[in-house]
Amino acid sequence: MIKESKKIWMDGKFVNWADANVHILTHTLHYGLGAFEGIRCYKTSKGSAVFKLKEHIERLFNSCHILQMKLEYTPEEISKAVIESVRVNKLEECYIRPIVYLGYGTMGIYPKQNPVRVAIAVWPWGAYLGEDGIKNGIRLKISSFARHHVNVTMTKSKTCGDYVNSLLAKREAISCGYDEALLLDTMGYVAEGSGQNIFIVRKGVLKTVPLTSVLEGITRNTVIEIAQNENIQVKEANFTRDELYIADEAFLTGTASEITPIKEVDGRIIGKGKPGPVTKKLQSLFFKIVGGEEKAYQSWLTYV
Ligand code: PPE
Repeated sequence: MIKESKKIWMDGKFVNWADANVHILTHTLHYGLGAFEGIRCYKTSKGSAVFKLKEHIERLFNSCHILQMKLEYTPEEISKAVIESVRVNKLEECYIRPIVYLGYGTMGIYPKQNPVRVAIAVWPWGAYLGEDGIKNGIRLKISSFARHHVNVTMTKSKTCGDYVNSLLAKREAISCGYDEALLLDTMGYVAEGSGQNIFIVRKGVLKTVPLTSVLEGITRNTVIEIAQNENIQVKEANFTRDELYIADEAFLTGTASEITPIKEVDGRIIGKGKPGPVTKKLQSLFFKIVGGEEKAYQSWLTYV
């Protein structure tokens, strides 16, 4: 169960957790057109800090632009509301979920007069794929569901309804005894996890999927940047499931999942079956950065 916090920001006001309700005919609940973000706030020696707030708010506004939802707030106002939400709930570390949705108004596919509403909830959320997963790696299964094609939905938007695809894939993977699903694109190349981008390491080169069918992950961009700064060669190129099977190392990235090593895919051990040197190096640097221990990356943190 979710760990409740105290207050939720809804359309400019804080309401009690238990009172953060909407009408059953809320448009997004029926048809799925809405956008959300997932952001993390970490504890540092100088107090709590939100990681890459600007990038997350920018992506939220981009999602709304793609989905043609006009917000009544500016990015600065939403950023301020995010910080306020962490503050009023007095949490040192938390996950932050802004959501923009179409409220009550008309029904039917064409939302003529429905208001564009916004809410921000925060709650404590530990390792998404478990403490053991983040330390020792997880087991993935290639999904029988393909990742969205860009002209079916649109993949640069973090659209609420798109997650039906993720959910079906994740359920299938879990029911087969795996930890997480890996979806291929409609061409058959590796795309991403149900809520994570994927990287592989082969012969010291880091490879990740180009931005066609996958979400432009903020953790993905973070990993690319820190790897380049560490003089690790990074390539954005399509790869097949069998290239993943023979990778030396592989890992998933996401705000919720952070950097989670992959130890097995479809019954095949990846590399030595435990986090490899490149994965470990990037993971440890990532946790130092979000924890405020790396001077060079301070600009990625917004202190609460
Ligand atoms: N792909 C998908 C489909 C995705 O949902 C996420 C984030 C990513 C890639 C990684 O993006 P980023 O967080 O910017 O590095 N998934 C969010 C939702 C997870 C959930 O279960 O809810 C997240 O990680 O917060």
